[in-house]
Amino acid sequence: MKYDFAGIEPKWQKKWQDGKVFAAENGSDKPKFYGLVEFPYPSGQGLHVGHARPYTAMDVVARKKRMDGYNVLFPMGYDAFGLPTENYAIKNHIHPAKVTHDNIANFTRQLQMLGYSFDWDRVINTTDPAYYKWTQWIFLQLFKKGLAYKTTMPVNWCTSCKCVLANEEVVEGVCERCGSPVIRKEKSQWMLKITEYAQRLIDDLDGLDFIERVKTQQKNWIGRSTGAEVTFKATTGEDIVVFTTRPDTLFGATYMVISPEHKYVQAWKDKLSNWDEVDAYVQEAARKSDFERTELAADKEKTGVMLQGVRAVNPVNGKEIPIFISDYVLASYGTGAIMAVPAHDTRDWAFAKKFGCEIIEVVSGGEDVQKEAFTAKDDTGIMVNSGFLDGLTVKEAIPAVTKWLTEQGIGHEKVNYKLRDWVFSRQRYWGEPIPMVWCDKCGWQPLPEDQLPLLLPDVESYEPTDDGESPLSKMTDWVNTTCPHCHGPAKRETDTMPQWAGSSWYFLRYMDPHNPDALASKEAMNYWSPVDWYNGGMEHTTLHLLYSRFWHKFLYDIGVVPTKEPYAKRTSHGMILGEGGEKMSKSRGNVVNPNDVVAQYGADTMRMYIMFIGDFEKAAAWSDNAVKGCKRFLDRVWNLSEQVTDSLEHTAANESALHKAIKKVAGDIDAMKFNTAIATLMALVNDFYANGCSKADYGVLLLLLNPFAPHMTEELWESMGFAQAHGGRMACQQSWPAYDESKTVASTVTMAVQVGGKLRGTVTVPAGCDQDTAVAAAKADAKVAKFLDGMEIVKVIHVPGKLVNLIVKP
Ligand code: ANZ
Ligand code: ZN
Repeated sequence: MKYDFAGIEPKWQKKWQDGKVFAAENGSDKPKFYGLVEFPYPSGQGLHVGHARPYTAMDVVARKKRMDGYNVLFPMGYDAFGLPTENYAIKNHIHPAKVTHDNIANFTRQLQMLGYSFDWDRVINTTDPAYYKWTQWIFLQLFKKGLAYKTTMPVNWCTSCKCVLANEEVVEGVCERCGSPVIRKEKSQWMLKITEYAQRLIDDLDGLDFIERVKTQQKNWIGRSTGAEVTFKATTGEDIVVFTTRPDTLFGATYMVISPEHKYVQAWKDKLSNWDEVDAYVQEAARKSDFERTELAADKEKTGVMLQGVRAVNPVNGKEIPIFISDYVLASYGTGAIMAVPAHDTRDWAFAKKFGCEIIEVVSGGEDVQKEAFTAKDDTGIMVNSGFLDGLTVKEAIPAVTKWLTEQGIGHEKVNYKLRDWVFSRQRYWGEPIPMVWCDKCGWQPLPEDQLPLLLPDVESYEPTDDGESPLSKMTDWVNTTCPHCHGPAKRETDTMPQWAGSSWYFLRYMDPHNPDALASKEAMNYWSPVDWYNGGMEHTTLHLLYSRFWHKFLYDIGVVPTKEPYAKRTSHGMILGEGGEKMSKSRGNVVNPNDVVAQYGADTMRMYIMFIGDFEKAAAWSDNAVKGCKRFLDRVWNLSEQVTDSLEHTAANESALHKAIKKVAGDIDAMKFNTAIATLMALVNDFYANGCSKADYGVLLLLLNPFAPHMTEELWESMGFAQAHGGRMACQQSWPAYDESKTVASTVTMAVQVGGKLRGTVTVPAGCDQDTAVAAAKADAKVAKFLDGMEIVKVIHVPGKLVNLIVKP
């Protein structure tokens, strides 16, 4: 019989579905395993191979965990609010809800086609009011605890999406989504105080099993730096506070720079003789994003204007120093003002050279600071020209000067974070309505919880308005409401939540997806929390992963969830590239569609290949030839079934290979080394062809292969009578085969034999044998014997299991 994947695969998919074979059980006494993958955005393109890699991987893990006896929760859902659907809806005049519905239907079909063992009764959809009711509920709790606030601030504005973007959504100065330029604009926005959790988001990484690069990226994004705030007096009387990580260099601060947005710039208007020049520079800076002002300008000439009429006094030596405005100092970091130390900071040095500022060395040990800045910060630099700090190392000088500043009342130690609060409103239609009401008398009022969900109303047009207001603002019937507090006339918030809202807590809903009274029951969360293993893309490390950890910590603080952290373990997969190693893209014409691969070779081949393609954590290039190789392997497994003997004993010659394979495949799956697990199975099949294969041997092979190629192995498990022999239970319902450790060790080893340090032959000896046995075997070898003829062995060097070296003399 031929391997008819097209007939086999739908048959088993139906059996799994109808029998609810992969349903996770709430309240079971079995140990639990919660394996999570990032739910897809149901775009019109459908599932791509970039989804198939992580989904197949966690499916293999989930199937293996079931065979290990776990009650497994492996859920799937749809993160369906957001711009691509809305833009498609606008273009094609279809309601975004309809677009979403159709796209979800397509995704579901594709996910089922690939044979994933999701619990299909737990599917969630973030645009379902029964779901977003709880997204809104969490927002209200954040508001009630003072962690959601509305403020006017300069925001990133995408000129094409006509929408505010979070810092995380601006990549290299352009919109992450559409690539259009991002400008700065003043807007009133809802913000979430993620900064309040900055330190905990760093500290609690310690207890987590996250891959190192994820931890590092999160820490860098949060960007903690320790230093000091120091107060400089302006000659006009104001205190100018700076943040510095190098208070030790205070004696070298020869000028100051404040950001063009600094409040004193406007306050000093009448005191500045060059106001026109200052004002022009302020306007110019306002047009640039922070990215343009820092990263893009890093190698460019510094710009700025010296303030004429105000100077500052360096508090350590009483020297008057000039004050500049320059766009390399950002308003949004630290205090928006710096003390410039050109001798030891490269940006300050470049600025000083251009504007002719004094450069004073205060840390010795580097090159001539008139030629380049010396930035060493360690214990080798020694303080000079620094009064009471002279002779100290940098390491000693930092606490010494901080202590002095504190005693003088002009400074103190300070920790700063790069992390900013999360801009949480979008002027778009297809998102969760923010459940807030504005009353002229009472200010912002939360919608009473019993009015949730606040439904997204149907609008005529989803087009964003030119003034940047949400399309909801045109729906006066919906907008006008009464104040929940004074019952007077009031207006609803018309902004919606950002795409990241629904995914910030979705893993909780899977635990109890149909609960009408809570986001999930306490019992369900106590049983399933935390997620045991979460695999997802590196691109989500600083966005989704940080946001969801923040929400989870908040929910923990208000007693809703039982654990501080949502995910015990986080891994990340590499990208799948096109043939030739380039990124898959429509324009390159190298996009692989899973539908085509499945139609031609079957889902099992697709799964095998995507797991065999290379190291899971690394990028890997698609190869049609290698897909064919995987198909040939499955054909070989299939054809082997016709040569299997009836014996229920293991074939003696296969025994050690079998035990080793059971151990190796299990360990490799747990370690996400799927490619080497498959290589082991391929070698095992070769052994079976070479040594013969009993029914017992073949049954083990089917179980080991089942997580990777579930359809074919179920078919063979059934047709060869294994299912019948096991009470009608499927392969996926069996226990992972046991192995005997003693049988996994090789019984013999091959050792190198040297005579006088030169390789003269090899011998095969029993594993673990002693020196005498090894020497005897060496002497008995004809090739070696030639070199021993007429010689006396004076010394033996024996490296057990590897080498015998016979030192001889005539
Ligand atoms: C004096 C100094 C001397 C500095 C020196 C550095 C080296 P991180 O590590 O990123 O926190 N700085 C402070 N606020 C700034 C702002 N709003 N815009 C641009 N730069 C700012 O960097 C802190 C350092 O960056 C601070 O320490 C300050 O320059 C600068 F040899 O102060 B330093
Ligand atoms: Zn009111």
